[in-house]
Amino acid sequence: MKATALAHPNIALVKYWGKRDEARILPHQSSLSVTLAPMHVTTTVEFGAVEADVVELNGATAKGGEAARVLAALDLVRALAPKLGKAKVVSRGDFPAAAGLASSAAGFAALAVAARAAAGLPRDVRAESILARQGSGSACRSIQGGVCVWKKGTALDGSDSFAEQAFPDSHWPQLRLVVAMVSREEKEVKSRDGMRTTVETSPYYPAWARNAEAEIQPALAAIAARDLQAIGELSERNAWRMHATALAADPPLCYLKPATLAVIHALAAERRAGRPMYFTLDAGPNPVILTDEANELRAVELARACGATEVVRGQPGGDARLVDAHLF
Ligand code: 2P0
Repeated sequence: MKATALAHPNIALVKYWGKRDEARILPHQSSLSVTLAPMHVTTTVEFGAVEADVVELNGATAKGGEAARVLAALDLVRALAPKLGKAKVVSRGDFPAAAGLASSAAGFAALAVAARAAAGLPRDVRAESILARQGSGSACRSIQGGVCVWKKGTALDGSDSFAEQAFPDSHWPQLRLVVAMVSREEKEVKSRDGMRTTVETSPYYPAWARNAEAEIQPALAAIAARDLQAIGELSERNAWRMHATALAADPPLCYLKPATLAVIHALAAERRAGRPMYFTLDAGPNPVILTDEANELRAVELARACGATEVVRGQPGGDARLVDAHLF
């Protein structure tokens, strides 16, 4: 009745931005991401040993919406395996929550794997991905390592909307993703609300969804060929289009800060000098630099020179997995 799982965060190169079903967390378009090591979240779930559900995230009791999302995921497991009783959940991440690395992705992936195992259910990456998705959309892409594609699916119940691995982490071990933390401020508009506003008010939204869907196959081809220039250019284009769509919402959503643009322009200068470095940008100000092993330290220096107060270095990581060391 007790299990512990570890999961890595992921960075989307073709972004997920906008839901067609808010309750089930079903997207309008498919997305593609790289699972990122070494950073990870570890989560222990135990059923039947407490009087009331209790959730502890990074040393503090979860409250409000945060706790409700975790309990809703546990309820989905309890519906599959009755008589489990109340649950204790303890979760800990080893990277800054404000890094823009979507700790919720790694968190809900680890929760999905641990909760199913604690309930005595077998490992099943599809079921885990669907469960993680219902906690936080991007979490469905952190069940497996390497490069994963979340196919949007068409079923109303979401049974065909889950992520699958396209390439294992061993496919491209030289790839590097460097997070330039230029701002630690809480973002003004959370992804969930920003997406909703964009879907409802941006006149560019249908074009965004169509284009993102069309970028999945070229992205897979670029990664298959380990073509950093092709995947870098595609990632930049996709990030710009996501942000352009959000900027066109009413009220507009601008996640960029001056230092974000400083990094973006510095990367363009590096490329003119023959060094392959590209950016992607989630719903926040902290760019992620895509480069290779040979240029990783230069990317770190560039990030610092542009005002990054912290730099987090990652590379393709492995699957979410069960571990023996419980957190309680
Ligand atoms: C992504 N983001 O593909 C995109 C790019 C942010 C920008 O997935 O509402 O925390 O829980 O499904 O997964 C962040 O949104 O949102 C996100 P919910 P989530 O990584």
